[in-house]
Amino acid sequence: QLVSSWNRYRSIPIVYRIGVAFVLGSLLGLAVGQPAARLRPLGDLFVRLLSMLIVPIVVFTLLMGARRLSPANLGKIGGQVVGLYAVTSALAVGIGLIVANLINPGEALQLTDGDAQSATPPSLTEVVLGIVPENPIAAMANGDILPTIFFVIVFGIALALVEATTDNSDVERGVGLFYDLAESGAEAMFKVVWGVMEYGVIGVFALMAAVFGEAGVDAILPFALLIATLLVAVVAHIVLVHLLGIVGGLVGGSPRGFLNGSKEALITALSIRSSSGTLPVTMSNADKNLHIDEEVYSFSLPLGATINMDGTALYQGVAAVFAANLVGVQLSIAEQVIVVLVAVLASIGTAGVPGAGLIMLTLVLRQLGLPLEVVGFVAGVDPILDRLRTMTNISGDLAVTSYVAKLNDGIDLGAGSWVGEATDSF
Ligand code: DAS
Repeated sequence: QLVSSWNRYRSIPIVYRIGVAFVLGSLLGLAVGQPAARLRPLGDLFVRLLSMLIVPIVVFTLLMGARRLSPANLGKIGGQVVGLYAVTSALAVGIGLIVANLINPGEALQLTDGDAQSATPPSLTEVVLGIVPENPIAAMANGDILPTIFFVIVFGIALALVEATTDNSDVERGVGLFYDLAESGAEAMFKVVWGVMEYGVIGVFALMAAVFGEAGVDAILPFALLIATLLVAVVAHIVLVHLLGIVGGLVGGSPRGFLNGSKEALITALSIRSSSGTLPVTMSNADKNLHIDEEVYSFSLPLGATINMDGTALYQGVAAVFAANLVGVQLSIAEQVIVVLVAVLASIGTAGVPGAGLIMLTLVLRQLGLPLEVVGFVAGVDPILDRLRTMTNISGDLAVTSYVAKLNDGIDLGAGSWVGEATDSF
C-alpha cells in the first residue's frame, strides 16, 4: 500500500510537486505567522545542496559544450550560427535587465537586512580582468563561477583542437578520456540534481513557510510582479529582436509568416518546457513551413537547443534584479555586465531541459554574492517562468536559423508560411 502511494507520488512531475509545496508552504506561513520561520533550516539545507552542485555542473557540462564550439568542429555556417546565438543571448540579458530595472520586482519584500553584499561592487575593469583566473583550480575551489566558466571553455576548445590535429594515439585516447569523464560526470551530476530537486519539495515548502510567516501577504505581490516582468521582457525581446530585428530587418521575411510557421514549435515549447524535447517540431517547422534548407537547420537547431537560450539568459537578468531587490541592494553597471557574461557563457553548458534556468540562476547569484535562497523562492513559480523562457529560446533558434539560411542562400521566402500558405495542422 505504502509502495504504491509512493510510486503514485513519484509519478507526479517534480515541478508540480514543488509548485504544490510552494503554495502549501506559503499558506502555512500565512496561517501560522512568525513561528513558521522555525522551518527555515530545512530550506537552508536545500540552498546548500543547490550550492554544492554549481562547480561540478559547470565543469562537466561546459567541457561537453565547448567540444561542440571548437573551430575544429565548426564550419563557416557554424561560426555564423554561434556568433549570432551569442549576440542574441547578450541582447536578451540586456532587455531582461532593462525591463527589470523599470518594473523592479521584489522591491516590496525586504527578505534579509541589506548586508548581503557588504563587499563594494567591483569596477568594470575588475569584472573583465576577473574573467581570467590566476589559478583555475583555486577559482573552482572558491566557487568563482565566471573564471571557472572561462577556463573550462578555453580548455574544452583546446582539447577539441588537440583531438583534431594530433597523430599521437596516446594523446588522442587521453582526449577521449577527458570527454568520456565529462560526459559521465555530467550524467552523474544530473542524477544528483534530480535528487536535490526531490528534496526541493520539502526545501521549498520550508522556505515559503518561513518567507510568508515573516512577511505575510506582502510576499505575494513580488512573485506576481516577477512573472509579469518576465512576460513583458520576453514579449519585448521576441518582438524587437526576433520579429522586427532579425526576421523583418535581416531576413526580409514577414514576421507574421514567421510566427505562423513556427507556432507549433512555440506552443510545444510552452507546453513541455524543454528545448531539446521540442527539437523535432522545431526542425519540422523550419523544413515544412519556413522552407529552410536541411543542411542549415540540421546543424543550427540542435546546437541552438543546447547553447542558444535567449529566454533563459533574459531570465537571469530579471531574476538577478529580483534577488538584489529582495535583499535591498542595487546592482551596479559592472554587476549587470557580470550577469550578461555569466548568462551567455553558462548557457553554453546549460542543457535544454526543464528547470535548466534555475541551475543557471545559482551560478549568477553565486557570482554576484546574492543569497541562493532566491533560487528556492522562485523554484515554486518556475513551471510558469520556464514556459516563457523555453518558448523564447525556440523563437530565437528559429529566427537565427532563418537568417543564417538567408546568408547561405538556404531559405525560400516565396513559399510556405512566408506567403501565408496554410501550415500543417498542429
Ligand atoms: N526549459 C529550458 C529549455 O528547455 C529553459 C530553462 O529552463 O530556462 O530551454
